[in-house]
Amino acid sequence: MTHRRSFLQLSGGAAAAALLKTRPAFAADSCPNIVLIYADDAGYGDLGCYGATSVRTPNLDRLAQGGVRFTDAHSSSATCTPSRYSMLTGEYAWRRKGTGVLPGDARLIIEPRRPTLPGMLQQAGYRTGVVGKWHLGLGAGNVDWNGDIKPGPLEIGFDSAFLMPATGDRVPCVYVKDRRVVGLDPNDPIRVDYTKPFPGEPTGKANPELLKMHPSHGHDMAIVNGVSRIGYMTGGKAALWKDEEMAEAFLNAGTAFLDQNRTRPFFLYFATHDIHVPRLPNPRFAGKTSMGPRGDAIAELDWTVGKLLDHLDLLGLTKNTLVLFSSDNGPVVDDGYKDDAVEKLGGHRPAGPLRGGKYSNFEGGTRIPLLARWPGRIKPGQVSDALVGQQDFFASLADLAGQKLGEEAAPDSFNVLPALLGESRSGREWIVEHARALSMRKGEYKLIEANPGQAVNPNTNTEMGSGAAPQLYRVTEDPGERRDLAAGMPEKVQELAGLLGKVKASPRSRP
Ligand code: NG6
Ligand code: CA
Repeated sequence: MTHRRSFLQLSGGAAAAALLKTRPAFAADSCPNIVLIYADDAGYGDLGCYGATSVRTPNLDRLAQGGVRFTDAHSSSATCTPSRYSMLTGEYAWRRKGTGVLPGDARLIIEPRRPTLPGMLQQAGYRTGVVGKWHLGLGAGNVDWNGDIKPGPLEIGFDSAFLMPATGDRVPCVYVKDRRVVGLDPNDPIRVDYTKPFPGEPTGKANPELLKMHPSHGHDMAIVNGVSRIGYMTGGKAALWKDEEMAEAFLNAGTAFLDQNRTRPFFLYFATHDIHVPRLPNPRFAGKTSMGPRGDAIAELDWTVGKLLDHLDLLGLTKNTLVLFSSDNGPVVDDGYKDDAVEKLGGHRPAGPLRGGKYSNFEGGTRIPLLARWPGRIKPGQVSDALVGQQDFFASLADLAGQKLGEEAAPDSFNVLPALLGESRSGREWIVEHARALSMRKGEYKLIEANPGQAVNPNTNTEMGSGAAPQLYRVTEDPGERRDLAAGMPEKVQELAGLLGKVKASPRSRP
């Protein structure tokens, strides 16, 4: 009822009639609005409500207290693009070639005709919007940043978009609103190249004297806002973003979406740049923590979440809005810039009790924070150890919105709605984790496939979880994956390897 009531209050009876006309067959008035806040590289141990003490996250903690905090939730992958691909399509990214970390000029990797989470919600009558980090490619190859940029989010189920095309550390460093670069001067066209520099343009490699933040590895190409990035670009000067203003730019786009859609069911996918590199939070967060820019970026992330929650309050939408908060992969400390993250880490453990982080096969790679709050339905103050994955949002929210999934849709998405709503403690029985290798988590155990390679990534200092033989851990009692049980438990190894083999061999795993 909340939607209709607030609509009447705002706009009167005539508008209500219009609402009845424009609103498609909508399952029930019990369908909530949905705001999915998706942080970048925020680790299992980075939030106060997950045990962090070197940084305060009062807004995330209040979100956690207002609903369910999950202790065994997973991104589908240990990096960004594949996690986002899986979350929006309900398909494990490792089934598809070309779903690894994308360059900033990559083509859209979600085929416009395939069923998507936002498309499903659109069909259910939701207004859908995406704000923030995209990193799923734009255009059909060789995209011209100076014209209509498509296909993109508008072709795969979003009604509106305000995007950072790829990552903060990849060109082009401009915002895209719907299909156009924001603030672009047509007399200063943008060109992007990931193979060779533009003659005459400075680079981080050749002109380190122009930098306010220096790379520690990679990131020595185009210089934008005093920071060298991955890839080369020229032109578009008036459209270039300022990293320090990005959180606010996204917040404003997010609250504008809420304002515009407050009278109807909406889905807002709000993907922050925080706390990815380059970490340049607004100066007002400088020194908020003792951890330097990485800690301050967590403070900025928390501020963003607080402002979004406040805005829902302001619009009277809190009670009937399901807010989900999660992260696309585990934490990394040095991800390519000299930003004091290593030096100032102190006792903070970005992955909490878990081993590894972003890029790693260990739990730190994909076990991430997940919070769910919906005051109208979810009992507050819960902690749940249900096993759930972000690829499950598709089937679960379809159930919530009264949508039946077609045969083709969301092949790896399980309906874990009762767990998401804190009404059941059982999520899925098993899940595939994806980093360098695949792992099978089932019950108390986790099997990491054999994946020979460096034990530690020398750039990021991540423990990768590599090994010439399969590794078996009893993660319930050994969350830090210290005791490899494979040699003594060949049957368990076989059971999990067999299940993983079956999931790989079949194009879908959804029941
Ligand atoms: C890596 C980048 C890293 C980060 C990552 C993607 C280098 C040396 N490292 O290749 O900085 O951008 O890609 O991160 O270039 S993600 O969160 O979008 O997956
Ligand atoms: Ca990420």
